[in-house]
Amino acid sequence: NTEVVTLGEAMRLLLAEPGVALRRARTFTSSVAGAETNVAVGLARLGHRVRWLSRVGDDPSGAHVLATLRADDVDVSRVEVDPDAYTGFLIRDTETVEYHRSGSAASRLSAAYVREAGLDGARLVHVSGITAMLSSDAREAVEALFTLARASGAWVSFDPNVRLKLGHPDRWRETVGTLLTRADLVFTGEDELELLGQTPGTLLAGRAQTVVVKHRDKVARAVTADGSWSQPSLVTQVADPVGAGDALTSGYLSAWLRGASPEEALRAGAASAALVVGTRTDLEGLPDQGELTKALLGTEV
Ligand code: CKP
Ligand code: MG
Repeated sequence: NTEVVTLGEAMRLLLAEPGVALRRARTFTSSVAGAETNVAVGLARLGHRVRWLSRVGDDPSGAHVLATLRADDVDVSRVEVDPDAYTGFLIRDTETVEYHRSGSAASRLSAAYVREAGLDGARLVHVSGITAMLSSDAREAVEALFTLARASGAWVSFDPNVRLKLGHPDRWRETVGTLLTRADLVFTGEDELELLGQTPGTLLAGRAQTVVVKHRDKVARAVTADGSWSQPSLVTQVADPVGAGDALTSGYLSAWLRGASPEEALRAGAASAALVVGTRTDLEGLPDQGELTKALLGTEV
């Protein structure tokens, strides 16, 4: 059976050669990007059964996305292939992102699709604010996922992942601010939490059981009703910072699913993030259990 379900857009990633401004870059590495597929691959590598729900276009980039995820044993059996829309892509260097995703297949996700796909007995669902900001249909798909999770007793994990290229701050507050207050586990940057007008305290007073905040000073803090725990960054070498948040989320959630303490989960998250930051694409650094254990031993004093 499925243990975790994620819902979101995956895109073909064209990553510019290092050290060259994006507008002058001539050589690009092809990979796959997308917050929810990053978390899906991170969890699958750590041994969890993960199903990813989405739509891709009937095009070579859609096939590339599916093949990449299948190679990591992510269940893509419910992904729809849209004959009338394209697979989104992004072109970026380490600082600048060009999105080419408007009207993409994933922007046509719907509540009906999510209800039909179902959760297959999953204990946990994970989604980010990006999915809800793709279109009003995609927002309804996220709401349907929350409703299904609530009805079946699955936990909802949510990362606002604010991307101002996808909408004005007011729209993020309206759409994603509301979803945030309906999640059981929250993974968020300090600046995102401020923009959305929440604090760990306000979220814990509502629905949330755990709030993990990535602070500006690179310390991650987990807050629950029982206390608060801090974990400094374990990054020693930066090749590309993108994907660090999703790596932290997958490391944390894997430990959490196995019943670990917030302290251990934060360490696993920080170690996964450091491995991803040390490599260029979002996916290549995500560790399997052996690599994670080795990285954790290496940080012990
Ligand atoms: O917050 P993170 O750096 O972990 O998020 C990275 C992902 O989905 C990346 O894969 C990118 O494609 C995106 O966020 C996005 O849509 O911006
Ligand atoms: Mg993030």
